[in-house]
Amino acid sequence: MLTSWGTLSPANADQLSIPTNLTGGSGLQTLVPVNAAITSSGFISAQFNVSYNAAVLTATGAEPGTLAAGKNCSAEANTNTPGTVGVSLVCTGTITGNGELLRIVFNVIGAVGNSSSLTFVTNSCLLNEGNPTCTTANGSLSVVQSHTIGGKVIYYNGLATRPPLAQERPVRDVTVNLSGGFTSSIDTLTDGTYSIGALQGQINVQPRKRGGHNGAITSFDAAMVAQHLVGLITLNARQLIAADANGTGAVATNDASQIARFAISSITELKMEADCNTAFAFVPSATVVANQTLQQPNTDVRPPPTGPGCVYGEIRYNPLNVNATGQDFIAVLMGDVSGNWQPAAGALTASLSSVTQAASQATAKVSIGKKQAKPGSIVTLPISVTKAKGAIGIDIILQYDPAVLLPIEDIEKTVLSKHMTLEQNCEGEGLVRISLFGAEGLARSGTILRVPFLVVGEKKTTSPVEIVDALVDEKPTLTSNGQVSVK
Ligand SMILES: [Ca+2]
Ligand SMILES: [Ca+2]
Repeated sequence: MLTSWGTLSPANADQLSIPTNLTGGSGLQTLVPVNAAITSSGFISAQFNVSYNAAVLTATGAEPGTLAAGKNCSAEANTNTPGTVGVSLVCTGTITGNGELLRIVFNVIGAVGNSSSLTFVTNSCLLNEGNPTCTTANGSLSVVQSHTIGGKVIYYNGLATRPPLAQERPVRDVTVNLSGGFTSSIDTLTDGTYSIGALQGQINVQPRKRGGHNGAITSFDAAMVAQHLVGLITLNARQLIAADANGTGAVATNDASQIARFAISSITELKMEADCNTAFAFVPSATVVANQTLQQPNTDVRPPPTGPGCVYGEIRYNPLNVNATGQDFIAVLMGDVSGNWQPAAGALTASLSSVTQAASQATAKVSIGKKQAKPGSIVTLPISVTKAKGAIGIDIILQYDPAVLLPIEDIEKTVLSKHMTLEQNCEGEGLVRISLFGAEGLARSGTILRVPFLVVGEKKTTSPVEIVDALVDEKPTLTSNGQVSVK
């Protein structure tokens, strides 16, 4: 007696199938995937009819699936007959491989507990004009209760673990993207919270946020990277995320210089932000619920085969079957190794970073000299600091009158600062931006830089050289402005 191995498919037969375990939220729209397993050389058109229980579902349309992406496909649905939907997909590119061919859009009108079979009408399936041949496998959908996902996004504050409630800094305007069986997005509110309801099935929650650096990326952050690299400090796992500014998956000197160049506006975004469309990485910190898995962010954003590409922090539910609260994320601003980011721009002066402060607690002072100079000469103004012994990161922005002075991008370090890294940006009209950082701090106070200008003004003109912003180790300083008088 021969053993039956089941019905063999004819050669060149491609199978279309609908999953048998689908769920749809009562009162919601749901997408029913039609999957293709293509063993032929492919096809450019497909059409078929699917019958369903009209007391449970109402068909409203169809859209191309992931397998049809890039094949220039259009999908159409004939929804005139309740209980049967006619679907057609027409492409200019050939569809091959296995995956989601298209999605049929239904409204779920049945009550929780109802179900509907999703049955291919016999002999209705046609691929191209009948070659390759088509086999089908029917599916089903049950109506389930829909649920809500909510949580908040807070800042990491430089800490290895979640900040205590009293120290939480909410991150607003984070775009929380939902994907899976449902596509949507919502922004976090001022208190960092988000909530989205009427969800069911497979859901992925993935936050992203561009911009909103709020002045938190400074030379001090670059200096902390430098200190880590020589073993003076050890960055924690979340600081290491922030430190990998160029997205190589590892922390190196290039990261420190990229952070410093961002601090002086030589670059407008870190590589991570540019490549991955987010300035922050988001680490899941979620209350455990059923069917939940967490994906950690990966800072190695180099595309395959060198790196994995952008891997975002994400919370996944497959499927979501409870109201999920406490689905929180810890935000890490790329470049902010110290963790001093604050929710409002300009609020940094009130903050103390939760990591070790390197400099003395006394307020440092940054001063620039006053000089007289002849037209056409080069005048060099010294910048000095007091109460800055041990400082590892110094940010200074100078403002001058471009009708009188022209900066020469040749700022010099002094004996005191020669071991530090200097970045300078004279591109801004009337502005000189300076970053000075190093693993080893200043041995004492004194003159740290000499800033040369070409005198382009005529006799009896004067330009202030004003310190419009100065930070020593991310803390605001006292300042004393300079001046050049042309004689
Ligand atoms: Ca790196
Ligand atoms: Ca910082």
